[in-house]
Amino acid sequence: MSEFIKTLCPYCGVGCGLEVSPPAQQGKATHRDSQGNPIWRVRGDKAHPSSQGMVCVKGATIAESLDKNRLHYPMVRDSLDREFRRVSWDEAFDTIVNRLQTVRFTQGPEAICMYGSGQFQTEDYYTAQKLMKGCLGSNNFDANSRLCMSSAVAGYIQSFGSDGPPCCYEDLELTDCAFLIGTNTAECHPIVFNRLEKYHRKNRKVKMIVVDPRHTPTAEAADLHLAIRPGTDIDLLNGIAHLLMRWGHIDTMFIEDCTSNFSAYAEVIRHYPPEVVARQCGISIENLETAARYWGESQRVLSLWSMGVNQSSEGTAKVRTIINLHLMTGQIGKPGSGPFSLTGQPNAMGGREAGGLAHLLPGYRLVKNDQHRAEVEDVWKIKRGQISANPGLTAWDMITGLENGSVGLLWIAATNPAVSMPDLERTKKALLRSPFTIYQDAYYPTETAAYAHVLLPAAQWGEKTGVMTNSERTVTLCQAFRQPPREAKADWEIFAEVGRRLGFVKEFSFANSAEVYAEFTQLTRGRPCDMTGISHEQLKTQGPTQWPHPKDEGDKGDQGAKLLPHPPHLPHSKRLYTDLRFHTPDGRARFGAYYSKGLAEPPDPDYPFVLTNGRLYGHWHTQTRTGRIEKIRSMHPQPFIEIHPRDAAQLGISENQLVEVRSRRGQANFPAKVTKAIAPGTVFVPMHWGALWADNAEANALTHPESCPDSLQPELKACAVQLIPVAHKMVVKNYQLQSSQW
Ligand SMILES: Nc1nc2c(c(=O)[nH]1)N[C@H]1C(S)=C(S)[C@@H](COP(=O)(O)OP(=O)(O)OC[C@H]3O[C@@H](n4cnc5c(=O)[nH]c(N)nc54)[C@H](O)[C@@H]3O)O[C@H]1N2
Ligand SMILES: Nc1nc2c(c(=O)[nH]1)N[C@H]1C(S)=C(S)[C@@H](COP(=O)(O)OP(=O)(O)OC[C@H]3O[C@@H](n4cnc5c(=O)[nH]c(N)nc54)[C@H](O)[C@@H]3O)O[C@H]1N2
Ligand code: SF4
Ligand SMILES: [Mo]
Repeated sequence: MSEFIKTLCPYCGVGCGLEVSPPAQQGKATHRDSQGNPIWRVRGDKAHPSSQGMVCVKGATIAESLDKNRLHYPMVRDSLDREFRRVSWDEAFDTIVNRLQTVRFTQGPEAICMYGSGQFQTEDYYTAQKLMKGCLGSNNFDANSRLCMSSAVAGYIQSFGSDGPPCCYEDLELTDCAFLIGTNTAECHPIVFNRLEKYHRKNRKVKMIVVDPRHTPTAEAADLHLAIRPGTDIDLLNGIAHLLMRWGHIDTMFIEDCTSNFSAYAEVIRHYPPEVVARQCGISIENLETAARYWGESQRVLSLWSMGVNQSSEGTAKVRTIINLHLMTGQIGKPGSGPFSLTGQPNAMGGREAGGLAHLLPGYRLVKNDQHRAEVEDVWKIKRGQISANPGLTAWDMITGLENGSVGLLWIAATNPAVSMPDLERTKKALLRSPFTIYQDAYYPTETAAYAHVLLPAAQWGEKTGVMTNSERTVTLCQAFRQPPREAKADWEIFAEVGRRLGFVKEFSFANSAEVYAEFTQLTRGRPCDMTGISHEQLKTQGPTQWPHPKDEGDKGDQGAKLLPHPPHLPHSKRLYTDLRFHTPDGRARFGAYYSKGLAEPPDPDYPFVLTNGRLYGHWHTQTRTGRIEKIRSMHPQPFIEIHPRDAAQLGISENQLVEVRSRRGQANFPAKVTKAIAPGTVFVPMHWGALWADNAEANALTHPESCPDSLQPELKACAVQLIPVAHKMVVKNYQLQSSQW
């Protein structure tokens, strides 16, 4: 037997295959971290189709975080000003179940909320949906994906009739033109970027366009960087469409045969001539024309996007406007082309499959759809009508629900909202008002633990077996290779035990996560994300598998046809929509006709700068893991604010000087990084430093919760701020070396 256990990197949505081996192997030197502690050895899995053996620094160092500052035991306290006391699981479960029942029967199931995460495995997600939406009758399950992928989900559903990124990573090496918009792929999806970069370097005819207000490492590699003003993406995209139309670079046959609503779209883009668009976006007409020429003259165009597009008050419109360009030029359903949203978290895709947002149900179904609810109720063997027809509260609705007293119980798992939610001062005040918060995490301390009444220790990556789906729809089995520390338990086991103690014994009689997965895949039968042919056993023997993957190609047509208006696309095909039939009632993809609206909070004389924010190569979100890894800490020792030299000179700010940044909602301090990588009038801060890791350097102290009306995703990427140079110094904190007392 091989000494290596195959799994998946638990960080980003690229989904790189990893192989791990134990710290001590016979006859071999023990692998150790920088403090000399033995750690598991991690290397890229060459057999994994998505990553082909490659890993970035995060995947390579993941094992170093496994034993640092873990939460080991359930802890309870009566109120937030008390100390936690250690309790048995039995007592913790009793406390939770009593509270759930009280809230359920006094305030009603809609007062119960769960806020989960794209870092759950699919089995965790699925069990949580069954508990909340099926058994408790509350659709108030939302995930941090609301802050991340919900605009992409809404955009795909509105344009194609269903969610599901249609492309695959092979397209990176088959395209003539890669159009990267609102994505810093080099730092955030490094292995996707490596594949694209290598191919781009070898093939000089292949074009790479990057649209980002910052000159990122991604932009550095591009043939054309369009440093548009934040929030002007729709202007740019409509402006490109205008030129394509003017130059006749459109696929009229495709438009006529496979789409609807083109005339409304054509009317909109008429209003986006190059002079207007260039001025609005802050770019030259020449660069705009070059971008349109690259699009129009390429046989195959692949667009890639992430948070610069999704995290916007017009996020869904932005996504649909990208898709419009593909529809207008027939760039979909063929190799090297298509609109490809890059998923952020390792299993945000699995979350979507399992129905892990407040308006979704498992199998790419919608809460509002009567037939969808009935289908799920039947598989769950619960009575018809048990699932509520009303979409539940979104992440931000849960915060406002705490403010107005309508939320009686909040259960948070695998996310750290006391850092990652917008408008943190308001978020934290709301969390302080929560009558009862359960917080289920792998680490202690995290910023959110300060707001919990109950702490539940979660088993994390490597300590539970389950499944994750990456950006290209490839499903990988993540095998457990070590025991959870002390009393930590897998998330799905915690949800299932609560379910049984609430009386749903049959519903949660799973013996292991393979059984959970098997039940879940039944709910994908005949759906666009059909995975009835995938199981733990099949993944173990056949390796990572892309969906759609129905059980037997023969039965694709029968039950599937009953549930779907159109037969799904070729089973086992790498791409969706190769037959150019979409999941809409008439089988046509829909153009979305959108005028640009711009930022929800544009700069003004009082708050003259646009603050944007995002990620750095080494760090992962709120640093629960990466902050505890020495190599990564030294790559990114402190937060900073990028300011253009012209703005810095005007304000008298010098390199490294501390700058106080104020928005209408809060303030934070960052040392200045004076750089031409950012446009004048815009500033950038990383999102990674919460209250545990630096003194007052939280990006979200400044941001606002204004959201896209369709996806309800907040505009985390832009708010208006003022800058004031100050004299004192930044304090960076270090939590990594304390050993966990619990
Ligand atoms: N190293 C690292 N990698 C990660 C993560 C991490 O924490 N660390 N997290 C993962 C997750 S969950 C996610 S969601 C992804 C996010 O991946 P990305 O979306 O690539 O990352 P961000 O840095 O948040 O934002 C991307 C870019 O959007 C730009 N932007 C800001 N405003 C606008 C605008 O109006 N228009 C356009 N076109 N661009 C704009 C920013 O300048 C920034 O460079 O990364 C994943 N990968
Ligand atoms: N300003 C600003 N804010 C943002 C963003 C931005 O670009 N700018 N991006 C948004 C986006 S896209 C995202 S995805 C969010 C991310 O924000 P968060 O979800 O808050 O970030 P993480 O630090 O990844 O938190 C994950 C938590 O899950 C825990 N964990 C890991 N594995 C497990 C497990 O198996 N079980 C359990 N129970 N816990 C586990 C980790 O210890 C960690 O505490 O931030 C959002 N907030
Ligand atoms: S690219 Fe993403 S999935 Fe791959 S090793 Fe890096 S963090 Fe992990
Ligand atoms: Mo994300």
